[in-house]
Amino acid sequence: MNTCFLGCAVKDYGNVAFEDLVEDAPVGGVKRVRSVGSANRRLSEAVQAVKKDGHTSVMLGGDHSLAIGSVHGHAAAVGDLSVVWVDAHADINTPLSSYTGNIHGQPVSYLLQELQSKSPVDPAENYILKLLGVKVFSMSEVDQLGIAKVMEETCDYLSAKVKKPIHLSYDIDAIDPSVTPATGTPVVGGLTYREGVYIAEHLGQTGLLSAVDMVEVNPLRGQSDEEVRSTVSTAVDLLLGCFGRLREGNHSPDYRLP
Ligand code: DIR
Ligand code: MN
Ligand code: MN
Ligand code: MN
Repeated sequence: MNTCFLGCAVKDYGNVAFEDLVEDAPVGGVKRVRSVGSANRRLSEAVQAVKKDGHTSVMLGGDHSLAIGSVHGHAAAVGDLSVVWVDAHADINTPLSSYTGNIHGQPVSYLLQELQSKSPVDPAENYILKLLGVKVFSMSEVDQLGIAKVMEETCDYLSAKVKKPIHLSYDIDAIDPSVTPATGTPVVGGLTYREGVYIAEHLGQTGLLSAVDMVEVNPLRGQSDEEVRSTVSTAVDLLLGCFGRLREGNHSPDYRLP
């Protein structure tokens, strides 16, 4: 067990080893179903082990399809959860509505009870979000309300009835590609660095953060060392924000001037 400079105890549970499945033909247009399924079973078990030890789970990825196992394992260990999804995309496509066949565009649909029995009647993710009444803040609302109001409303919504543990699934592509270009599906017009960090700090400060996925950081997609550095260091800053680093600076309660 190591202690980081914020005073948090840090335990590295190591990499999760995955099966290498060569025979993994698409199923109804959806790619790598068996590999993703088998990997997520292992991921779920890994997160359950972390939660049973009483720690906050941090999952570093990797493809956003990992959230299927991460949220599953978290819920299996602690029960009812709040899930906060920060992303340039909704990731709520079903196997039928997906036009790419990529499971990273579908994890939320596998987590929703409402989508298990009925097939969607319209391929648009926007339609599904409205149909199910999922609480969403788009970039227009971030512009209109400001990130502080968006996070206040998010947390009011989450703790309206009971304060459940929070699972934060943070896709680095939610941040504008001018800051985090090294990712698979960048979208122009994303969150600024400051808005992104604010989300992390605000959720960290609730004291309810129980698991974090930091995903879609892909150094192979950077066009230069600087693009990779900027993407990775932003991901690190987002995680530090989750665990209590404040931009005004931190000092321990017993600190005295030398
Ligand atoms: C697209 C891309 N909506 C899909 N989704 C991504 O493949 O379903 N999500 N990149 O993060
Ligand atoms: Mn992906
Ligand atoms: Mn995304
Ligand atoms: Mn995503």
